[in-house]
Amino acid sequence: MKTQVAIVGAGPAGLLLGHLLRAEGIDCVIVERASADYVLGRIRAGVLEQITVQLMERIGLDARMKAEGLPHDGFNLADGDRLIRIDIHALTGKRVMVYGQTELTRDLMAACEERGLQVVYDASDVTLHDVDSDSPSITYAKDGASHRIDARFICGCDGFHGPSRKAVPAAVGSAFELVYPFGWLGILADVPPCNHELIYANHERGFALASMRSETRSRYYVDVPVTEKVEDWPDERIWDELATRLGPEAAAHMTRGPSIEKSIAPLRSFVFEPMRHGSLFLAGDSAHIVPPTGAKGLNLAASDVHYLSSALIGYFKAADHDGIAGYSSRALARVWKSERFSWSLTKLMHRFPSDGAFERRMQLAELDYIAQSETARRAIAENYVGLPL
Ligand code: RFL
Ligand code: PHB
Repeated sequence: MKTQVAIVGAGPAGLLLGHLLRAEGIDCVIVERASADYVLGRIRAGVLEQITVQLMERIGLDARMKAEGLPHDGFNLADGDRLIRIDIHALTGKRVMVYGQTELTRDLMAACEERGLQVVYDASDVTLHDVDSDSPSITYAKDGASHRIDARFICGCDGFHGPSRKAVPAAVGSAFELVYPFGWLGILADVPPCNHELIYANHERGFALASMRSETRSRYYVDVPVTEKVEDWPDERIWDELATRLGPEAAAHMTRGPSIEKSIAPLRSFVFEPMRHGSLFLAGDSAHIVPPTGAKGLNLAASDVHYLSSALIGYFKAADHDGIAGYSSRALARVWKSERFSWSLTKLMHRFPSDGAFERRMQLAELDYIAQSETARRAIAENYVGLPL
């Protein structure tokens, strides 16, 4: 098979990119290792920046998000006693949209057929070839047969563990990484949220987040040591811990219920440079990971896709090579700022095993400063809603 752009991975980055290219009449094929159901079964992001919402608008797939998503004007930090509200709308004029990654992915998947976006699911042994030439290709196996796609470009949207980043020769790439000593234990339950806005809490006992998917479905997290197993956390233990860490106000409004999903996600900060090598581009989690504290992962994937789609559209429609040449540095400039925000909010809101009494007082002093200073709240709000493209 021959195409203009071969995309590896049908997560949000790959699907968004595919739709943006198809909308301009550019040929592309997505090759995905997993099944569509498996991709939809992963419970991940919940908060969308305006730029992500705008990309969905641009491809005309925003109707359900507008009808069912929850626009939020603010969120809260908690220090064990009180809620510190960050009024993002008053401080920045912008809002975020609470709409699950699962739903966004479902909307993107549902439109593939009618838009002529071909996705090959259940592809195994996906391998990239000749990425430093002008005629790269992908091979994969499906239903016992081998297949090959020849393309002008390959876009690696295959997440942190995919093969694309590994196709960049070690001599030309640099990886920057920080692994945190805790993970987030998440629980999804069909109960109303305890608060109409998100609460990120730093309590003596550790971190907790109260989030939601709808008025009737809640998503909560607590941080746990990386050695912990989901089996050690029956639902009641999680609800008890949430009630303590989120503080009395939230606990009083918390409805408990059986979990419909429960998992532990490790926390990592990671950046790979450059995000282009020859005819291969990296976008989303294949190039960078942020700890989920700033709600930035999916949104960064969307901003990469914004830059990459305009570079590819410029190349194919106007023979403009500048966008292609500048993609990596444009994307990385925004990536590093989101990395900084996610890392600093993670440090502010979590108890690290190496922290002593002094570090704890520093966290409390910073939270108190944020509570008192509109300037501090504005800086947080500006990052949370998403820095300009
Ligand atoms: P994905 O979603 O990992 O998709 C990559 C796709 O590539 C496929 N793949 C392969 N395909 C072919 N061949 C191979 N060999 C392949 N190997 C892998 C995979 O099957 C998959 O379908 O990456 P993408 O598209 O870059 O999207 C990134 C986002 O998924 C991620 O950044 C966010 O989920 C991060 N994240 C959050 N981001 C936000 O913006 N806001 C949030 O509120 C937020 N909360 C979260 C999060 C991530 C979490 N976890 C579990 C890591 C909360 C959590 C708990
Ligand atoms: C979520 O709802 O899953 C969520 C919300 C905010 C975050 C991370 C995850 O920062």
